[in-house]
Amino acid sequence: MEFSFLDNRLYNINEKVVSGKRLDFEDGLALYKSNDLIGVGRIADHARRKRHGNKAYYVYNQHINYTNICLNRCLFCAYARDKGEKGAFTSSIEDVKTQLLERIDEPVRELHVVGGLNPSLPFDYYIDLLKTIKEIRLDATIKAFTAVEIDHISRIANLSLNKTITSLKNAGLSMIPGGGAEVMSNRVKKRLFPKKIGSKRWLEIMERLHGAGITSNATMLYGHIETIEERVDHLIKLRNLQDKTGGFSAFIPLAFHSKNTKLSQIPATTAFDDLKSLATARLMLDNFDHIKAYWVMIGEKLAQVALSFGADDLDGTIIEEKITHMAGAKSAKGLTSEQIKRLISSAGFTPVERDSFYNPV
Ligand code: V47
Ligand code: SF4
Repeated sequence: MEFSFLDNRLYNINEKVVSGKRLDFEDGLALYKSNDLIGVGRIADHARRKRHGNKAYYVYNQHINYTNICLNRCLFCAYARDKGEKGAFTSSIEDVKTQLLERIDEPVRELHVVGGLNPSLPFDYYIDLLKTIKEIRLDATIKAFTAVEIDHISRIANLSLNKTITSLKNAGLSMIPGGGAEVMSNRVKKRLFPKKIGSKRWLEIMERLHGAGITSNATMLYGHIETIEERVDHLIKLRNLQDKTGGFSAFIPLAFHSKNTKLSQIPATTAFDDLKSLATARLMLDNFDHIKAYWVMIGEKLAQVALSFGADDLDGTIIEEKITHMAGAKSAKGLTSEQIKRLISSAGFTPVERDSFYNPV
């Protein structure tokens, strides 16, 4: 592969990628710092095509947000409320049933279920929630509860982590979404999410889940107060755990949206940074199969371009997204599968509808 790069540092990185050598911390910094976006993208595209050729994946999914009452109140979150505060909600099991039945004629294959840390919900609620979803959507996969919620549920249940995981698994849980790690830095945690579990616990929970046969995704919230060094460190921590367990399925960079948050002075991420974050993730996370361009956060148009910058997955139809839209996202709240297929094929890729485990359907 003969590329000419504008940034000389990329020659060495390209060489390593082509010969299958692992990139190090300094390489990660160089990728983030490079202004040769096209150069970074070409290297990432090479790595992406080596794994997935021309395929680009999406899933027919539905989001269920069961409560926004949350004890943590992270500074970057526009979704959470205190109990009794205007706009606070908690869905009863009946409410969730109604939401599912409203879409029962659609071929939903994955339910993405997340919520706040609501101290009023008993352990049985989580079990009933999973069982009810499974009853109504027997053939769909339940991807539910971030590691932060798993930690909370085990406290509410007064059960060990292992017993909590087993009970949730027996009730229908198959996969865990990637949220909650934010940026694995104590400095950022102290300032933005002091009440949330730290990186050590997040990684421990992921390791246990993987050990129990539950796969998960991983995310990184970027574009707030984090440094480039903290981003690269985050990626390396994920890569190290993946070496150990192999349980991560996809990595998803999450672009920070500041509207209606305590950090509303922070401007939106740029397209340049969004694409570089995806491409750098593809190159640093050499042991992750999938890099997801989450169209909700970066917009449908940029997500389409992202397919040529290392991403191989666009997430899915979603149907109704709340967390990012409450923080000012301008993207659609959901897409039809026709719309997603068009985004993929008009970018020159072959759309592949998948299930939660990337089996084509
Ligand atoms: O952990 C919260 C983030 C995450 C904001 O696994 C925000 O397939 C941007 O994890 N601006 C939850 N981001 C979402 C999540 C996710 C999303 C899509 C797919 C998958 C997957 C997982 O959302 C939280 C936090 O990092 N978040 N507030 C905000 N204002
Ligand atoms: Fe709660 Fe999650 Fe929002 Fe933090 S990001 S306040 S844990 S809902």
